[in-house]
Amino acid sequence: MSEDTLFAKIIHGELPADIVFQDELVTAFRDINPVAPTHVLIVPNAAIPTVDDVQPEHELALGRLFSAARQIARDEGIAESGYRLIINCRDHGGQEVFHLHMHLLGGKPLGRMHNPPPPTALV
Ligand code: DGP
Repeated sequence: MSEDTLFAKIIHGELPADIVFQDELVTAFRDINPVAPTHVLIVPNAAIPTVDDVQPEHELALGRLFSAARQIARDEGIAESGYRLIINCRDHGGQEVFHLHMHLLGGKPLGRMHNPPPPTALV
């Protein structure tokens, strides 16, 4: 399933993307629709659809997501000012692309929560 996602195609060089980091475990590229001056997606090269599909054998790659985020934040010059890491899961988490990915956001004050939903009316 996930071998056909947009992100699998980017990882395998079949779709263009602004790749900022790639190694044997993860690939990172700029989000096509950035919501902050730095908005990079960091994805495991393995096809894991969601956080809820994570297995013990994925732990090395998932740890590498954080190491890559730290390095990219330094490369982008936002390590000192700070940044936010987000992983959305399935429908209520707001996940649109079903290849697990971590958003790295920074370069401006982000507030307490990224893109909170509008308040719902109490009935
Ligand atoms: P999420 O809602 O967590 O599944 O975030 C998906 C993100 O992926 C969203 O911010 C837009 C981004 N995105 C979707 N399609 C593409 C694409 O083809 N290229 C790039 N670079 N980003 C994409």
